[in-house]
Amino acid sequence: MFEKVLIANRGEIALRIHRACREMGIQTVAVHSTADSDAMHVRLADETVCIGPPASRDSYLNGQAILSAATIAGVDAIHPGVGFLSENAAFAEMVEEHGYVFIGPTPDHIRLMGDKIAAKEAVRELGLSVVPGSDGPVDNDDDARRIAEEIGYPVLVKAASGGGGKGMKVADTAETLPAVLAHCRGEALASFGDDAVYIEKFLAQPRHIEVQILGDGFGKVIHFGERDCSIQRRHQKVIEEAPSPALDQKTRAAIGARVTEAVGRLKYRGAGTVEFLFEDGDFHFIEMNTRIQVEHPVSEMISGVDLIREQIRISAGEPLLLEQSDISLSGHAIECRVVAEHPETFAPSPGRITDYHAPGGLGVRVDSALYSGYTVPPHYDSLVSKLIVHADTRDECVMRLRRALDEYVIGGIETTIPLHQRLVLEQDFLDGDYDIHWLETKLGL
Ligand code: MV4
Repeated sequence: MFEKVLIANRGEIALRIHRACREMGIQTVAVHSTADSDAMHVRLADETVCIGPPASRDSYLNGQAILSAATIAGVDAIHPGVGFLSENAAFAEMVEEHGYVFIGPTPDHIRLMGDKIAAKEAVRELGLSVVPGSDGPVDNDDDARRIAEEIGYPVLVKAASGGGGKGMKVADTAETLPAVLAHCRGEALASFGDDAVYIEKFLAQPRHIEVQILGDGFGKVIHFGERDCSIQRRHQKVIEEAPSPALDQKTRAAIGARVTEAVGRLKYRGAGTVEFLFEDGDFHFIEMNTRIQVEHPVSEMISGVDLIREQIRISAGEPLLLEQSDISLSGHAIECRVVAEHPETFAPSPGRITDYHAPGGLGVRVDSALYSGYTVPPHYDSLVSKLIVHADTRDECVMRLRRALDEYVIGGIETTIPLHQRLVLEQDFLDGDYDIHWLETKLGL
């Protein structure tokens, strides 16, 4: 096992990784920007290295600086966390070339899944169903029109290097298709330096359902059921839950088996998430994320498995001892992403935390790097806390969530706690009756 791990991240996820390391007897090295000298991830780590000025591109995205820190501290491995360099194949390669272990998948698997067209093609060949559309990039208006005619309008034009909604637009008719193609190409080139686009059948009201997996790199893959992440706004997830209220046990087992079979054939190593759009009882693969995700705690709560610990163990070359039959999912878990934004206008609200009291009690988990007196810097993602609750049933889980939200005090800045308090009273939420457009359309947010 590793003796020392560098955590190339900040905030709650850096704490989460530190906690797993501590419980495994692994020393931790925190890296931080000059804006994060007083951050909790820096306070808790065994060693710290300042890697640059506040801007992410000069610090948390600076691979060279992070590798220098790894050398200074003499670590065995680097955990990239989420965001930042976590899905950067070139960084993963650099880490390995310098003789450190990258706690994540192989650079080849990161690269494959980063190319949305190649990823779709690969998983289709591995036996997962994908959204009907062009098999590959579309180069000209004539091909586009022929494919759109085949699958039927409306169609969605997507950037090959996209994800997160950038470079994506609906064409309702053949008349608008050329303009939509041109628009997406332009946006894709500007955002990703790559103007390749592809076409899919537009699914009007799907749910976003994703399957959590762990692979050993030798073909063994186990899954931890699914998370429903449909409650989102502008491609930012707001609430996630496991299991999905839309699936029954048979459907869950079936999609889990299909995913583990497919990803196993890839010989995937590490933690991963396979994302689907779920509509009218059918799953359509959209993307695979080759990292641990922000919302992993809901899967941990229903499975009882420490996913970060398993991720580290796999990277250290230890065999994956868990079998699928060891994974029993019990109860229900819901996560609220609390962000430092105004609960109605969503205006950013960084600043000094004057009061802090986190909820507790049975089935309540708070993953946060906040403390009283801490100043939330303006330079990074606005996520400041994840409130995760677990209970035997979904109804009990919602009651517990309401109770925990009512206890939570974060003073001095605006947060979205009041928004969450409102959402957990909505009848549609109580009924589990929502899709990816619910928050924006039905609640007008
Ligand atoms: C779609 C879709 C409808 N039909 N694909 C948005 C980001 C990217 N990861 C995939 N996305 C979508 N792809 C087809 N064929 C609707 C979305 C989408 C979405 C997906 C998941 C979660 C939130 C979303 C919000 C808007 C659109």
